[in-house]
Formats: sequence, C-alpha cells, structure tokens
Amino acid sequence: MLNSSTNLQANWHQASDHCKSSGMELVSITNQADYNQLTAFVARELNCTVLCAVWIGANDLGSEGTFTWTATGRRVGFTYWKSNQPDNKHGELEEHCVEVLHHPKDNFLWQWNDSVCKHEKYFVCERVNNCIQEFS
Ligand SMILES: [Ca+2]
Repeated sequence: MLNSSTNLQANWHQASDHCKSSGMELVSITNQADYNQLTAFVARELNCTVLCAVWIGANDLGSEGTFTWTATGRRVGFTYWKSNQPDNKHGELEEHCVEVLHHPKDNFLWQWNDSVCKHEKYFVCERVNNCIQEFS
C-alpha cells in the first residue's frame, strides 16, 4: 500500500515521522517492479508535467556513501541513480537523503538523486507488511 499527500511537502525527517504516525514508513524500492509501481503512483497522484520531487526511504545519514532503507535498515541494492549521482553536493550543503526526481527540463526522468534532507518535498509512505496494495 502506497500513500502520499498531494498537498503536503516536508523535509525528509518530517516526512519519515509523518509516515510512522500513520503506521507506515517512507517507501522502500528493492526491485524494478517496486520502482515501476512508485513512479506510476506518483505520476497519477501528483502533477508531474513540470517537476515532481519525492522523498523515498533511502539515506546515507548513518555512514556517508552507504545508502540504507529507513524501514528495514537494509543496504540499498536495486538503484536508479541519475548519472553522476549520488554526488553528496548542493553548494555548501551535504546530501544524505534520496529523492525520486522528475524534472525533464533538467534531464531528470524519474531517476534518483541524493538531496539535502532539510529541503521540503512530496513523499510516499508504505505500509511495511509485505502486502502492497493501491490506496484509493
Ligand atoms: Ca545529488
């Protein structure tokens, strides 16, 4: 079950807390099918013609360069990084939280990017019982 709010943006930590308060976690993407489901869900729920930036559960807050899923603590296996990402760089700021970014003008087509955790973005939560259903 995936869930997102179409009018709520939050920094990564607030987004994670928001998911937990609903008995969920920021979404994990462990294979191509998960990735396809997430992007289809986001494209349907949000207006992504210009830009969609969505927090997912991956981060390297614990150890720079080692990305793990917040829901399980497991290392990220399947990835869909944009070329030259993750780069841990946003001016003077470090990037430790992962977004799925669709921004055709900037050549982002649903790829992953490490981004600044305190920036506010949309986010997707997932109920973590291995039973994935559409939320309607
Ligand atoms: Ca980056």
